[in-house]
Amino acid sequence: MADNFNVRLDEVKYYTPDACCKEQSWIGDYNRTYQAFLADPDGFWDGIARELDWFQPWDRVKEWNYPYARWFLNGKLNITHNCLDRHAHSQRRNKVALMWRGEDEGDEQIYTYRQLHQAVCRFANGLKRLGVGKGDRVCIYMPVVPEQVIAMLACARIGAIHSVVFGGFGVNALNQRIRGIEAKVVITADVTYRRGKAIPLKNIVEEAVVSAPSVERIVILRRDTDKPVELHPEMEVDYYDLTEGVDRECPAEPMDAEDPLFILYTSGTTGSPKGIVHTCGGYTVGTYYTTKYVFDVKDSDVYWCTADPGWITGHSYGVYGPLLNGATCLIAEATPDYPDPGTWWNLIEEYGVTIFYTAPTAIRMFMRVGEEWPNRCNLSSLRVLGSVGEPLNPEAFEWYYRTIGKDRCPIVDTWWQTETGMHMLTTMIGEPMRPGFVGKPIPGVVADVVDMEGNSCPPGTGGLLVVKEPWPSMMRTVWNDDERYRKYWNTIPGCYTAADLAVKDKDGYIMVIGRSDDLIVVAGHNIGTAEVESALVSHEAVAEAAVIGKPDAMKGNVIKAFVILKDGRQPGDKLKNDLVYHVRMTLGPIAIPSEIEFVQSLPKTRSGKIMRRVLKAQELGMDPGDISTLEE
Ligand code: 6R9
Repeated sequence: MADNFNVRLDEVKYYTPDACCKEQSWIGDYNRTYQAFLADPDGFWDGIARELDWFQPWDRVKEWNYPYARWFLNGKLNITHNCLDRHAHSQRRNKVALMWRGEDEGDEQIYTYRQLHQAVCRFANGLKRLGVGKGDRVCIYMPVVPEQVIAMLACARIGAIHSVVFGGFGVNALNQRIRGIEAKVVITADVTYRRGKAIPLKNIVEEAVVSAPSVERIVILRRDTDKPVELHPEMEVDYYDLTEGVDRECPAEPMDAEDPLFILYTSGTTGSPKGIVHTCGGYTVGTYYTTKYVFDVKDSDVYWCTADPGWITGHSYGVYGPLLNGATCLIAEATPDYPDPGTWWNLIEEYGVTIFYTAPTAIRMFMRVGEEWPNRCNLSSLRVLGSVGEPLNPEAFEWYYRTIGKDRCPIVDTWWQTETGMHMLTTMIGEPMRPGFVGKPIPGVVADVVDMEGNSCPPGTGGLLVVKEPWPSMMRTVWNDDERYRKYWNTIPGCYTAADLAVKDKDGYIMVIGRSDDLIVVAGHNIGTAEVESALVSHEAVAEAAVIGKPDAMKGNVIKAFVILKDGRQPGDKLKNDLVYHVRMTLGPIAIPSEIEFVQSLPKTRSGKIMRRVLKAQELGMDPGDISTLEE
């Protein structure tokens, strides 16, 4: 827990960006904007919401009935009207909205705002043909292709609630999520391409829907036109056949600000993953605002967020936020080091990317392979660099700043979560940057580092990172499990607890240290210990399992599993491989342990809970802390 760990704060180092980037930025002066927000929080959000199109204005900005908030009460809007129609019916009509790049150079697709509008309307009409309507849940399990974005927007267009599942998840993870939301339709593709290989997705879906009776139809994007996969007509329909002969217009469904927009699953510390619910009004306002002000998006920008829309970063800053701002967005089905570690830098040069948003794990990988790769490319188009997903350590910050940003580009290290929907902490453009520290709450957010009683921690003393006031894009509930929602607000009275440990410096800059719970952040992806453990235990040879995160220079953390075998089962390398394979098949490649140790027993509390903290301390040669609850 948040024991007091003292961080050395005496080696203070700030980077001060060029003054003109502050003068020309949307945010202008951070302190002044923050004070204006504090003086009139509702007025602040009201002003931002007015920059968007609403079918009906709101009566009140917010209603706070702890821990439940409602925002923009009785306001009616549709996020896709704001992402598409607003631009397609203005001088941005022929502006490029979406550029997609596959692994091969020739694989490219480009949509203007007008074209994207039309593609979304057509697919939305296709979904209507299948009987999908407002409030129905649709699962999207696709690779990073334009049709993935189009499917999300088409759902939002007609008021269906989408739930995107990352294409790297396996059968069980997908099945659990489809059943959780009782999806009516699943949208998928025949294959995803990775490192030159076609990886089939359709068969995973077919297995995942077997025990999911809610699913009526599977829509399949057939990418491999040479060998089109066969469709089972009673259930399966081709993506493009569905839009044959449909109208190119599909009016955007007027949605109440508080209607759900999407559900996105995130790993829980115990039990099953949580379906985080975001709503139409607040999420639109929050992602529009942060994309505009944190990244400083202007009409001339070319924006690239490397996250897959299967994660919240891809939702908020790969799709919705940039389209709400009428930006030109690049998406790529590209692995950072395939065919070589120059791929991403080539894309930046080729497309003239100006705003680049990625994760520390990628930055550290590029650091390791050397700066000759980015140095071969002309990266002078870049003007803003972003980071998200895990702490950006000072070494990675400096490398990113010098080698990629050439000492010119501000770095916005953004702290936020699936649950928060939008950026919460960062160093706004123009403010001095402190490597290792994300920065301060953005205007619109009240956050602090506190002890278990909710008292503000003095500078240098670690505590829990909390948010003290509601914000528009906060999650509204956990799908079908409101109890778990209330937990976020009940741990520390009056505060939203993010389960991250943090420390502040004397200037109020916040350093995020890591999770205070049993989530393991591997390469920027949250993985619940519970999920990996239950996958291991579902193997016939395993009696019990416990997993921990082990610090890793590249991935932030890797997973180590401790496994007790059933009587009579022999440990060995073959079994280790079997277990890794088993986890890969059930949860997907992102959750596989990189180390497995066979043990005779596991440290447990008297109530039978595995003390992962003790395992971790042993593993890392640290003091395990209080072990008074440890069983004999
Ligand atoms: C957006 C996203 C959330 C968790 C969060 C924290 C970690 C995210 C961070 C960061 C340090 C940053 N995290 N951004 N840690 N610095 N800039 O990643 O959402 O997948 O829900 O993960 O990721 O631990 O609590 P999500």
